[in-house]
Amino acid sequence: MRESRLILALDVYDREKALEIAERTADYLWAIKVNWPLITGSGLKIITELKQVTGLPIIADLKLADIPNTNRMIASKVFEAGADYIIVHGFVGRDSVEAVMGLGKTIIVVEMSHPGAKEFIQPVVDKLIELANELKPFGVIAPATRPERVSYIRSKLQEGIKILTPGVGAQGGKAKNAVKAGADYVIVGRFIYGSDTPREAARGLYEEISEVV
Ligand code: O7E
Repeated sequence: MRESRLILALDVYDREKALEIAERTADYLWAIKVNWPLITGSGLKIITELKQVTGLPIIADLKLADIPNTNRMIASKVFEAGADYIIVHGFVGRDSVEAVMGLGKTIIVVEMSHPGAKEFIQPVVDKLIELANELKPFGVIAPATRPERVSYIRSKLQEGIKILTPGVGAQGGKAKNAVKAGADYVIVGRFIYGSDTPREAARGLYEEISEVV
């Protein structure tokens, strides 16, 4: 089986539900992304449990956007809990991002998938890409809802920096279009965890992505 490029956005509150969906879908995933809904619902220890149950990398999507000291304090607890990657906002500036990068593998948001991203983030995308090229994080976030923006970001981003794209399914994006545009990984939440058959939903996406890579 080809290595998966699918990341499950496990945005549920409940611990049992999260563990059950993770176990059912793990065969088709590269990693699991944990965001505030799950951390506020189940506590930080869910990161450790998900790793134990699935053996998959865990991405802590806290979208950190604070001063360097606060970013560092939060990130150190998250890595201590077993997270393999952490997501930070780039717009707060280089020092805040560097504070996190010193602690572990980091993913920087350069453009978001929702309509509001056009207001403030899209106009500064070139500067955020420049920051990523200088700091060389593991990856950046780009919108699967706008494949043309993924292509643009890929064209400006240094080789080796991965592109992770949310916005597939519930937000209207298509996995194969995002990958064709240059995404390395596709992040999907509701389409999988909201399905009556999450394993089948994950398998379908895994297959769709495999057809184009
Ligand atoms: O729409 P869904 O249900 O497939 O979920 C998408 C997930 O990706 C959800 O956790 C959301 O918070 C996240 N996300 C976006 O939808 N858009 C973005 O621009 C960025 C993210 C994200 O993962 O951020 C990482 C910084």
